[in-house]
Amino acid sequence: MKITDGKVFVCSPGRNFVTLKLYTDEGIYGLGDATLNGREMAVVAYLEEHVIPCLIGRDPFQIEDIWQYLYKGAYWRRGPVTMSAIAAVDMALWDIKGKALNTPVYNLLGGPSRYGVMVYGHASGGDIEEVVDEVGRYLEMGYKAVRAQCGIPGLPTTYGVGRGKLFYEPAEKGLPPEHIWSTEKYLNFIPKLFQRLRDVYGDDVHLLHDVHHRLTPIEAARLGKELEPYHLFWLEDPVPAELQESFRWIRQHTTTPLAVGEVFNSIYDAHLLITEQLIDYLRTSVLRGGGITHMRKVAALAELYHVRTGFHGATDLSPITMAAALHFDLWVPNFGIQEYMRHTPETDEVFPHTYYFQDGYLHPGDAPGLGVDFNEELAARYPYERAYLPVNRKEDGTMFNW
Ligand code: EZ4
Ligand code: CO
Repeated sequence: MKITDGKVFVCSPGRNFVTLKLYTDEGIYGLGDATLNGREMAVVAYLEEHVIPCLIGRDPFQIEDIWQYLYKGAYWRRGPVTMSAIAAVDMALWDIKGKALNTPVYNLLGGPSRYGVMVYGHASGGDIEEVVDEVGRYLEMGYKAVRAQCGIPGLPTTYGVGRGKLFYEPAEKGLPPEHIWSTEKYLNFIPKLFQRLRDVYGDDVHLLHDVHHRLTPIEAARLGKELEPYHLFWLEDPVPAELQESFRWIRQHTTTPLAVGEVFNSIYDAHLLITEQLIDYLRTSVLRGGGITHMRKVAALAELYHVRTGFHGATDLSPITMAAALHFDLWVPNFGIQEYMRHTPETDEVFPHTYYFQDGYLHPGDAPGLGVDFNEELAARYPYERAYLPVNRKEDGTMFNW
């Protein structure tokens, strides 16, 4: 089999998605997600100009060799643009191989290790009682795990608090919106939220919280300590993680489990966190982490050090990444949990898929390959619109360093 062509599609059915389609001489095609929130067109250019021409004529079954060629052959290694582009190719190649061998990708990886993939949903609200109601709605839908985010009294907006309820999208069209941040107000408030959630819902539901990289190590240590009575499933991204050593300070002070890595793009972003056992869950999904091929290695290293997977699954990862992640999750021995922010019906229509939600678990379905398709005609009706994640300033106007 040979790769004959590759095309990149940019569409915006509610939010922007970049999709790679690789074609072969046997009529089988593969799909990959190349969406990089707020920097979409950089990956489009990388694929169209620098990657696709090198793929024509290659054997799509040589997944490992193509991965090494794109990673080592570039000379310029790593970074979110490069690794998202490589991931898109990698996903498409696993999709092609599964279709060619008539088996779901989870079988190529080693087969299912569990019945389904436990997911967590996003509950949020402007105040504590709104969050209480939202968590309740997720529990009614069957979720076993819920992330809770709340508006902070005294701050006009809080990242991670949805404008919509079931569907919400953090990126905004136009130029980047600016939010105001106060660490003091946040730290004083958040323990009260989890105290109330435990009072109402008891001990059994898994509760999670995302700090979105907004604290220093010692502030994160304080938050982790104060949240210990409410035994969170995890505290996510407590600090910006370029400095892996900084997690030593958090770890020394708290037993609250830590999750990090949705912005990581290779094993070198996490090797110290893993080998020093400074974290409990790794958030890097197959899209940011160079695809299934690279994340397999990261997960194997993590397994050795008691670190489990907790893949990023926000709306900016398209249903193609969700499908690839679910095949991985169903197989990976050291699975922890999978994030599941629901896509809008418009998005799901552009990317019809076999994965389904039932009783708090997602299952990838049993179709050959990834089990997701791409409706080009429909996608063409939703053209790209520039959009950004918000930036943050402190109350005195200082740009905030998350
Ligand atoms: O901010 O996906 O855990 N989920 C998150 C997300 C991320 C966005 C960034 O593109 O933190 O909402
Ligand atoms: Co996050």
